[in-house]
Amino acid sequence: MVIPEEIAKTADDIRSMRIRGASMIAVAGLEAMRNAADDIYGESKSPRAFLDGVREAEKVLLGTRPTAVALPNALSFLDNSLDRNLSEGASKEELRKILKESVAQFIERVTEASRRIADLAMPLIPANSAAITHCHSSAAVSVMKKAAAGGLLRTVYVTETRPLYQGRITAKELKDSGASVKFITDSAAGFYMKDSDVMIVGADAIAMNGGLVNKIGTFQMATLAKQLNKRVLVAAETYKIATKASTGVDVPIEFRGSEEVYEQDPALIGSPEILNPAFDITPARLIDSIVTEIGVMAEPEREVPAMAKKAGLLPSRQVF
Ligand code: RUB
Repeated sequence: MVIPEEIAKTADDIRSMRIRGASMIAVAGLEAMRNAADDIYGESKSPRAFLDGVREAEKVLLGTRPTAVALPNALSFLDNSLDRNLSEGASKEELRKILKESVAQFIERVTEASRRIADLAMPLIPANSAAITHCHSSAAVSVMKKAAAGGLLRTVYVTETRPLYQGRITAKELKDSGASVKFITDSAAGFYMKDSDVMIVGADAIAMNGGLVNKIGTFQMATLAKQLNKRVLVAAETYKIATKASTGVDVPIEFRGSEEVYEQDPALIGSPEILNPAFDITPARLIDSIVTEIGVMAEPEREVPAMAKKAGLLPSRQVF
């Protein structure tokens, strides 16, 4: 099958990070599938061929960024419902309709989850408090906005998040939240951790033992938070659970290009090897709570499998 243009374009946008953040990647991937559905339909001669075409397109999207699990979980949701209906004898027209409905259903779940996470996180934010956050997470931002609007959060320290500066997006989104936003370098996290009550971040993947995979630097900030007796709160929709990853080590960590770290002539700095891991792993023992849309895990080391089951997560097409 010729890969529909919509799929190729979205894959490129994700790879180059014009579209980024786990949930936004999942939503964009699903929207691309919906927009490509008519092309795939037109090219396939049977319901089986339609599903095969869908899978080819999914494969292109899945090959973009290896770490975040929201997109594989979203595509599994889509794929599982097509597969089930195909085996029950659905026609090609019906499968196309089911695809579009499943996309709408999952996108609705994304929006609703973020709202529910914010609700469930409120009792965990101390009154008149200061938070510190890293990178840009739509789920973490929804928690901080609600806490600020409710008068709980007075200050938010936002790390700039080198090398791609996603902290700038967070700072902008919190601008009118009601909290005072302080934008700091990543290296200043220790300096301001002592003035923070809680660290609030999102998740790219949650392993079955509660290990958190998130933007590079999360691990060192969580370590610091624990050293200074600060609380670590993770805002994560259940579709961030990587059911096939027993621990965070099973999640492939994306390494990105050296030019993101240093653009000039490498000789000027002695031509070192430049390493650019995009994510790191924070063990569950450093995390106080993982807030999902269907409940809070206060002991993530042992609660993730039950939460995945409760969320109805089906076997995923993710490769790890
Ligand atoms: C983004 C990042 C975010 C998670 C969660 O990394 O690490 O914390 O994706 O985001 P990148 P959300 O910028 O490399 O994609 O809560 O929006 O799903």
